[in-house]
Amino acid sequence: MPSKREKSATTTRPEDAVPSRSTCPKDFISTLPTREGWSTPLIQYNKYWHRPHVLEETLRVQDTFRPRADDIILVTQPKCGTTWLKALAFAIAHRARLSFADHPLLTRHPQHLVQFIEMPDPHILGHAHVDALPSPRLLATHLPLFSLLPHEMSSGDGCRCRIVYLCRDPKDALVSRWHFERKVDGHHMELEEALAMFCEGVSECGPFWDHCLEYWKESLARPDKVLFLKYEEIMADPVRAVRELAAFLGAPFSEEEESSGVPREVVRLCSFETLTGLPVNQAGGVDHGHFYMPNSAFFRKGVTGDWANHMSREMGEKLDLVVREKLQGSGLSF
Ligand code: PAP
Repeated sequence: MPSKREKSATTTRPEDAVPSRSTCPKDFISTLPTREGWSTPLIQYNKYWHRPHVLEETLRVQDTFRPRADDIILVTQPKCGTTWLKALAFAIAHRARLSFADHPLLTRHPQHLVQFIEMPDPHILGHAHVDALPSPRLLATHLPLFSLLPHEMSSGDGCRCRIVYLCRDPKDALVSRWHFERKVDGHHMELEEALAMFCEGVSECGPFWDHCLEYWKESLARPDKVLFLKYEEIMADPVRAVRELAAFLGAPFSEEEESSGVPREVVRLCSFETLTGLPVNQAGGVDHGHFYMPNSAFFRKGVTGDWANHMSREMGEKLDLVVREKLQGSGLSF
């Protein structure tokens, strides 16, 4: 009998059939297409490109993760605003029981307050598993869940849990990733080379456009289950975005909260300026065994349009053209 992974891969994407799964994830992974260029090789599974250590966990997620009806899952591609979204969603979801004066976000890194499904964090889970977290769970992921878990993610009336998807102008996401790899991994790929790979679809969790599209389509079909946000829109009007997020999470701001300025307090607490001014986000980090992640690595400029300081106009147009073609007809644009 085929494993669940073989079944879902062939049922959903016959064109992307993967070699049959061996009992050892490492052996299975060694049969998959690999591309060099970024700071670690990227390995293609179910169409998307993954870092090797994350792919092992991704296979585990595919086999064991079961979304619950009251889960809220924050989904981003790397460098699209994960840290910001984690902070905002945490502050909104827990506002009834936490005071702004001694809020956990003042002493803990936003990345350590919301657990990634595919990257167990000792700060949150100890040695436990994400399944051990009590409901309602606030979780995060970079994974394309609808293609990875087609059966678990859908019930008769659509997506089984609520999802907040945050995307960003791909030019800024690429430049942010390129800086991150230089800073954290000491990797010195030329930006031209990174752009060429990104345009081919070879980026962590890419192709960028396919990742966006699978959530975009679900957000159109089930707006009550998938909220689709853009980094640039939050930046343009953060209070409006915070209100929208609170309503989607099922806890809109009351009149009393509005008149006492709670939405503005949430925006201020989670702002780039506030978070980067806190000692916890300036020093320390997490030892993941095979790599060390400094807390400060998740904060750089926190602005829109920084790509223009690193790419030529032609480079920007090249990426815009690829993305426009890939998104054509979907109603999504950047
Ligand atoms: P990830 O690697 O887990 O996906 P993510 O937070 O998406 O992390 O990546 C960091 C980016 O978000 C950085 O973008 P930049 O390189 O263009 O500057 C970082 O500065 C930005 N960022 C982090 N926190 C905030 C925030 N509170 N407001 C706005 N942008 C933020």
